[in-house]
Amino acid sequence: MARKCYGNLIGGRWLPARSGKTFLNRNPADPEDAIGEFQASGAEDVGLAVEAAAKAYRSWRAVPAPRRAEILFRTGELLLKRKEEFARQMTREMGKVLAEARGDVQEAIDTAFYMAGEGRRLFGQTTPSELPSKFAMSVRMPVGVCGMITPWNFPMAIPSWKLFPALVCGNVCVLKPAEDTPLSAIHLVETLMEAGLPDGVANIVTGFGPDAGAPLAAHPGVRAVSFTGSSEVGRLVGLTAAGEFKPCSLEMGGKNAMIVLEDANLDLALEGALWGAFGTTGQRCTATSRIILERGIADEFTRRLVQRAAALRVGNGLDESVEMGPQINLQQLETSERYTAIASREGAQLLTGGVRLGGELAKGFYFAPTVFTGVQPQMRIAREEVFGPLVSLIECDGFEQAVEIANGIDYGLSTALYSRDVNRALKAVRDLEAGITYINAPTIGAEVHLPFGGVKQTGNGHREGAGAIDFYTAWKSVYLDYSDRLQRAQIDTPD
Ligand code: UN1
Repeated sequence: MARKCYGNLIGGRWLPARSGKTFLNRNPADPEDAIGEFQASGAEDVGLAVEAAAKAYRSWRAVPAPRRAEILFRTGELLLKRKEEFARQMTREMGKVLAEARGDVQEAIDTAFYMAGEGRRLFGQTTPSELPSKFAMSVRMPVGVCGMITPWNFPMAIPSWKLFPALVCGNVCVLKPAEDTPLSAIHLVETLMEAGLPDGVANIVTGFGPDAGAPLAAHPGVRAVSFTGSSEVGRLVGLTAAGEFKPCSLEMGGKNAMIVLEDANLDLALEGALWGAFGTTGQRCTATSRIILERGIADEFTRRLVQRAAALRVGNGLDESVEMGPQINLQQLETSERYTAIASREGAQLLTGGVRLGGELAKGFYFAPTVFTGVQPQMRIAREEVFGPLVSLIECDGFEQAVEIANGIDYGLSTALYSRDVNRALKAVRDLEAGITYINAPTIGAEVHLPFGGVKQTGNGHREGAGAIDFYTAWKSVYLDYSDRLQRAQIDTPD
């Protein structure tokens, strides 16, 4: 059967890359299964997409926001209809288990409905003027062409976090999805088009970071850049954007800690740990990768966690009984292998996993759920993001020390505390240096209508979700003087 070839979406047309180059997108559960051929785009393709977007901007920015929002609402309805179909194709493309792929599509649906509602808000302020017969207010303006670079771990949800708020605010977009998951991004934008989005308002350029992502961040016609991915690439994107003074939203790594105190509901903490550490095969920026255990419960918790981790059903995510799918590609699998070796060298003890899975699973990128104990806070395995199914157990002597360990890293995305003590819960909310803190729930599972993002090396101060409207608009202050005379602010003051 002929393999399907997908174009770039530029100005409403599906076009090949100017270079004629394409790449294959493969199923991580079985790399021999090719999802399709996609365009390996370069600067020229990015330039065409930016041009098409800039052209569409003239009319899109003039469409009333509630009308723009209706297109998002219809997109949400269409996604709901296609949820199962898109989820199945996402599992085949990305590897996450079907229940989670459905959740990924659902997150895009939630974002569509949330941002559709924003079309009738997009609030500014009115405020009294210091001068008589003068009216003062602020309104939100769109920023123009927005460049978006998205990762493979949430192939539909994360593009929706960026596209939908940008669009409702009146911006136009060029999206460069991860080369591992372009199809899910194409499904999302196709759905927007079907819902009535005019040509050129959302464009897709597929390909690799250095060839397609870098020129997108650098293009002078791109007025704002939003990136989700590693801190290493985020730094490059941020530096590039800074050169042109572009607003740039960076959402990067995590090394998320779950603290389990002696008074916790241990059964609950155990379920949370398994879900937080091995959900999405540990490939979430919010994944639980450190569990800080108060000494009194450490042995029991460790024993039970290892038993459950070792019993997880790993396999092809399309099989509904499977609990953990493969890693996205060979490089991620090798990163897990490398960090297993690093942790062992540093003196951590490997309790389960630490190996690539063989037998029937040998052809896919499968790594066993992996637990390390005896981890010290200064070890690399306790500080560096792995993005795989590896979790480090760190023992501590009480709440204060737990918080100190949790905060003692360069990242600050998500944190969790398991305890029944309300005072400690509130102290954790106050003291944990992170953009998200959960009490009695794992570090993953953020909802789309709250701010999403982190502090320290996780981000540069912007937020998605509830913060996205602020990123995709610029303030304009408006003064209306109806006094019919010159009034000089700061000078014509009452005596
Ligand atoms: C990510 O891993 O980049 O909170 C996003 C969560 C998901 C989003 C994760 N809703 O785990």
